[in-house]
Amino acid sequence: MPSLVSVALQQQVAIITVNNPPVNALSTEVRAGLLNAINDAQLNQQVASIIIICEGRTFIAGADIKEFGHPPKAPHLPDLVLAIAYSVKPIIAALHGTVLGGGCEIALACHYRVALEGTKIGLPEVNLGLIPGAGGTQLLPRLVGVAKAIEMIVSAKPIILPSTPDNILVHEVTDIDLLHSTLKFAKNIKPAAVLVKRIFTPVLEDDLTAIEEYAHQHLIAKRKGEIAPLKALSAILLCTQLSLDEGMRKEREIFIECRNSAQSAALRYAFFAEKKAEKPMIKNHSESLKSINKVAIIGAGTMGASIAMCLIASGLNVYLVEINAENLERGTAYISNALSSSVKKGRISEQEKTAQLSRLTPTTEFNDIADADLVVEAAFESMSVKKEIFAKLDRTVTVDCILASNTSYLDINEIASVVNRKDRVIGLHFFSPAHIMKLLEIVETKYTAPYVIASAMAFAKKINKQAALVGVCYGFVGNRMYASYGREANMLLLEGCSPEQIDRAMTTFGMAMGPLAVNDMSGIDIGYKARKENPQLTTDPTYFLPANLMVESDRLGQKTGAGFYLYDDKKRRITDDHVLKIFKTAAQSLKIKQRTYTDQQISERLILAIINEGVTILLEGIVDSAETIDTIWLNGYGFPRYKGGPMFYAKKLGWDQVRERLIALHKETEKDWWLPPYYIDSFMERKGF
Ligand code: 3H9
Repeated sequence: MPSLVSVALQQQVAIITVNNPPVNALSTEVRAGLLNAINDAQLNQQVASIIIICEGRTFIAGADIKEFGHPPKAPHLPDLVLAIAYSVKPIIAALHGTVLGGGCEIALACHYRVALEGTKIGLPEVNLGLIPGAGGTQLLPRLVGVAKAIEMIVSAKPIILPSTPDNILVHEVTDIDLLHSTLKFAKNIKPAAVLVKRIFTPVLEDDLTAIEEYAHQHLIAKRKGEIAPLKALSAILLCTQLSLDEGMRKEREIFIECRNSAQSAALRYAFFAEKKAEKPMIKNHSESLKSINKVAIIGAGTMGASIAMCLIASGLNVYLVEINAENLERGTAYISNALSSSVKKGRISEQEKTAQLSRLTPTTEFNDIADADLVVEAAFESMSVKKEIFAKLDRTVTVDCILASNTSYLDINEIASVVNRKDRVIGLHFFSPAHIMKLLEIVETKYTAPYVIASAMAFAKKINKQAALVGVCYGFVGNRMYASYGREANMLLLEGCSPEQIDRAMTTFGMAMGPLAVNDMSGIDIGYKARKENPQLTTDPTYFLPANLMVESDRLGQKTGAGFYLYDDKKRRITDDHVLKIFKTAAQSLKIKQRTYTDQQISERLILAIINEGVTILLEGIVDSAETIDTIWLNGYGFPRYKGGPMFYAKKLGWDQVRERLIALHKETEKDWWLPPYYIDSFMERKGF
């Protein structure tokens, strides 16, 4: 097997090359190879300077995350970083791609950094429940100052080079051959300058209190419930009291504490779960992937317009189609206004806005989209409307065009039944607002060709969405599970809990928002209409009764100024005791006893409801892995990432415990929907979960 680290000598420069695809992660073998190469170069009289460079698409993108679940093996990364920092010969990091985590720490320890234009550099460890554990918290503030280091480490956002004033991170940015530029740079270094390039003493910082206050208010506050950002802050502040070596020793202790934490285990799981969801088992296919450049969207309502925004931002040419010119104008204005507001907030430049709008073509003519590669139908949620559109599209667009529906609930098998190209019909279920929400459920029908699924997965990556492959059922995976969550929130309203208590219990659990506040925001009438159209779902009179009562008294949520809460003109929530009376009366008429619940009982009940539905969905084969379910909940429903997702959470509780709690809830409530599959634990074991 070729070595993962090789060395070549060129004009007195030792060029150390790492080649560990796909992202040059710092496995034990890479660390050992690098350490040997650095040590050898110190002793080799023919070497005047050293370059560290990587093959492939990126410089080292971090420690090997897969190794974190196992006992650490020598050489440890901090020892390698210190060997670089203490080198008596200048070391230059030649950077490209994504210089992240341990890769960034190695780069920071080097005396110089030369980067290819567009390189991303950062310390994203807190996203994995960790802190930088090989000098990042000590080296970065010595280079960019304490405030900037805190911002970079706590926000976990990389910097894209060149980026003034952050160019302080690198000594040269090049847009030509990286190795050639770095060799040229190496030739101009004066050897005597090497040791002054390192600061081993504590950092002097005047206004630490203000910096700390800012960090808490503006950075840590955005990462509610997470432990690692706080730990990272405490580690960074050590650089003002300790030498580099002492600081790194303390940093290592904090890193190990984080690495052993439940939050880090969940966040590392989430990282790999998302990768797994992007690579579903797709049957072999001989056809090559459909390349998607021109996309048409049918329907310029809020959903169609926000899908268009997502696509033009990704560089695609988009045709927005509406038969009604007035609706089309409204949709186009929505997009233009939203982009102007992004310019005002400094998120994009005026030129970027112009470029994005130039990729958008509003039209009322179906003939304009005859040569589209993909059509996404985002029309009104009605089976007859959708069938009509699909039949028309089948007659209009070229035969190899993929036809997708953005339906949230409807049976896409039935929609596909009206076209001749059934194998090229798929669901692309975007979440609202589509230009912001990361999740894309890709819905496979019983006809969809494997190459069409693979093309849709590649398309998701191109438009920066997290894909999750699901099968056809009412509500697919996310909304079907969410319905059981909403069902229990409604049941608890009947049983005497207030909207505030239920929402508080769920935000304390870590959900981004409570279920009733979400329902008020999205409109209570949407689910109401769907339930009325699908009475076969259940005949239980308690099912979503409070939501139904809200709609029937014209309380549709924020849009009518009243729903489970009242709203002022700034859309601020106001408690309304009147709704409690409505629910109490309904409970009395159905002989439901009202009682008190603790917040923990509430959150347990709602989470168990989604877990039970998730297992049922897995059993039915609607989705092929528990990881895909968790990916959906992390990216589409605000489930706390540091808890891994509902299925991971259940696994940590223990599947036998889950089964017992479900049986107890069935006894308590006498509702059959609580009955778990009786072999739930052995089934999950067979699934390897
Ligand atoms: C750290 O460094 C701690 C230190 O401070 C201290 C230590 C003591 N390890 O995402 P992609 C795999 S913590 C192992 O599809 P992209 C990934 O699973 C680390 N494997 O590509 C996938 O495998 P597969 C800090 C890794 O181009 C394949 O590479 N660093 C790692 O869309 C391709 O990945 C980070 O947190 C890894 N570190 O994005 C960076 N990284 O093909 C985490 C990736 O089998 N990584 N893989 O499914 C990323 O953010 C993205 O992967 C990256 C590439 C931006 C690099």
